[in-house]
Amino acid sequence: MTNKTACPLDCYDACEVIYEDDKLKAKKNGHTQGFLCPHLNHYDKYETIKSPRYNGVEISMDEALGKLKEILSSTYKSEILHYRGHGNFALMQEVTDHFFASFGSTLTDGTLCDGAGEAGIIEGRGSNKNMPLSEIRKSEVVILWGRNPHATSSHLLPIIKDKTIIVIDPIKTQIAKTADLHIQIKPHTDLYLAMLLTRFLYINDACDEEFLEKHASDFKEYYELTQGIRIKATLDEINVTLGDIGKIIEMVQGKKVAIVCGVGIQKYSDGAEVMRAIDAFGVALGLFGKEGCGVAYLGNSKSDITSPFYTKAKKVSKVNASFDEFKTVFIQGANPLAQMPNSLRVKDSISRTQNVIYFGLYENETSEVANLIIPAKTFLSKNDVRTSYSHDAMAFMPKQLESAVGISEYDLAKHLCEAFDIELKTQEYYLESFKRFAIKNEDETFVVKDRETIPYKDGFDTQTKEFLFLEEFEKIDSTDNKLHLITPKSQTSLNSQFAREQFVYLHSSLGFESGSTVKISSITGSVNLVVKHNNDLRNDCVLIYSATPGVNNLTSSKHSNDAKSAIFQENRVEISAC
Ligand SMILES: Nc1nc2c(c(=O)[nH]1)N[C@H]1C(S)=C(S)[C@@H](COP(=O)(O)OP(=O)(O)OC[C@H]3O[C@@H](n4cnc5c(=O)[nH]c(N)nc54)[C@H](O)[C@@H]3O)O[C@H]1N2
Ligand SMILES: Nc1nc2c(c(=O)[nH]1)N[C@H]1C(S)=C(S)[C@@H](COP(=O)(O)OP(=O)(O)OC[C@H]3O[C@@H](n4cnc5c(=O)[nH]c(N)nc54)[C@H](O)[C@@H]3O)O[C@H]1N2
Ligand code: SF4
Ligand SMILES: [Mo]
Repeated sequence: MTNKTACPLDCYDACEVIYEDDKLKAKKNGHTQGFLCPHLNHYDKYETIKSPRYNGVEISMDEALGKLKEILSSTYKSEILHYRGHGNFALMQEVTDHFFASFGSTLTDGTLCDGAGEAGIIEGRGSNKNMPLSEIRKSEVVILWGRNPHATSSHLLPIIKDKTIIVIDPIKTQIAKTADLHIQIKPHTDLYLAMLLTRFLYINDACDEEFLEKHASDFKEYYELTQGIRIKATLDEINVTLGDIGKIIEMVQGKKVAIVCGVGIQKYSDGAEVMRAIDAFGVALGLFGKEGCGVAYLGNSKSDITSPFYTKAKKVSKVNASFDEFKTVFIQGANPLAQMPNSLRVKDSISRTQNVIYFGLYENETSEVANLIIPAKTFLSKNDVRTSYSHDAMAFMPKQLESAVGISEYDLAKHLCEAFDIELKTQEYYLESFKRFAIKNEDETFVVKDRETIPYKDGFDTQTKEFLFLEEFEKIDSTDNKLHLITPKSQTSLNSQFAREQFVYLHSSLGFESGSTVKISSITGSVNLVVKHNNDLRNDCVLIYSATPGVNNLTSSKHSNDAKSAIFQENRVEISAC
């Protein structure tokens, strides 16, 4: 048996892992480059759920599966919701969708993650084909725009270490401190920066005219739209100077540039427009279809792969599902009570659901309210395969370790399919059907075949083959005196798995004492947290990391304008002493 597998977590890097002497080690070559991150380095330190429970009482796995069958049999199919997150990012997680969809239950659509940005990309380019890591490696200048690689994609760091780095982030992140230029932008104003950069590029005669003529002939109209922005007032408002704009243009002109975006820019109702304006700056520079150039975001990890599972079903949004419309909710690989926006709404709604089933690895807010808890097997004790949203590798994840604890997603689905007479093929069949979409590289690793490493070589995927620019945009109203909530990813947790943050971080000039407890409030709710000072923040920002208990009391369950995507930074907040 091979000892090669891959990290299962929802992370850009999708590292290749070697399981040796009961330890997880990184593969030396390839993008993993010999190191993992704290999550996998300390993977065995986090206590997993060892035994199924029903109404607080430990039961055997057979009893749990019997109970599950009983619950499903006693619920109208239309009253069952299957809510699946990405606690494990590997592809066999979807096998339970196959059961629930075939059974007639409701599944979810929408996203808590990257959907607004993706919608903007698709509106402009006609598709979301990502600039992979292998191309970022060839660039000369990297603009990290709302991405925090030290926390969320550390394997990018060695790849970009000798390049010119520009960071656009309201926080002086670790990479911002060593970058060639850091624009500590006011949150939710990237649209203006992107449009002004494009305007000045044109004024400075620095656009790629040939590219625009061929692939983006409406550029002139877009330039006119950018002229609607008042330069001085806007720059003052977003805390960027004309000098900064000039520096960026000087640094990128004539260079191979990778604009590497993260989800930070698009946690707003107009997130799609922001991403589309950044893409437009890339277009003006002629960054598409060329080696070492492009705009990277979260690509579709499943593009060019057809799922063998049946998933046609009625769907409700992951962002604002009303659990109380269902009698039975089966939650897999997710912690919606902490990670969905507007937690108070979610808690209230789920309290009226009769049967809450939690299928996961760890205890959390969701297991706390579940009636039936079914422990999953860890990635080491089941067979799987995974892809990434930042590179094109497909990694095989054969079982490394027998374990009596938990059940795999395949075995659970098999049990249910047998119980309710639904067809399910063998596990090998499904694994092979994913593997068919991969081809072997010279270095023996596998990549998804048919994925272009340099997409948009022959134009964009819109009907006209041209890039479609924004034709209008919404002016953001920032006239109130409230603070911006910044809720990015923590270095110590992976969403709500592992070591979660507990604090609110504030600039010391806001006058709240370090160690004191404050109440942070928004229109949806409030949370009390202990203050820590952090002068890498702007003094109009409140930093509460994702997965800090209570953070989503503050966030809106509205969708972004252009997609069913969460908008975790839309609500402004106020602070008061407790
Ligand atoms: N350690 C760790 N790694 C993770 C995760 C984790 O929880 N922990 N989660 C994984 C998942 S699910 C995802 S989606 C990715 C996301 O990873 P990233 O794309 O890096 O996203 P975030 O950490 O949410 O935000 C990135 C940066 O955006 C900045 N930002 C916030 N608001 C704005 C703004 O208005 N404008 C600009 N320009 N910047 C802004 C934040 O300050 C932050 O530094 O990470 C994955 N990797
Ligand atoms: N405030 C705020 N909220 C956010 C975000 C933010 O930036 N700020 N980010 C959002 C984003 S980008 C995302 S992607 C979501 C993520 O939110 P979720 O998808 O809910 O992810 P987690 O909170 O990590 O919950 C994953 C659960 O999966 C379970 N699990 C792990 N491995 C397995 C397995 O192999 N099998 C099974 N059955 N279960 C497993 C674990 O028990 C874990 O508790 O959160 C969103 N919420
Ligand atoms: S969480 Fe990300 S960086 Fe850490 S080991 Fe997994 S894939 Fe690699
Ligand atoms: Mo995410």
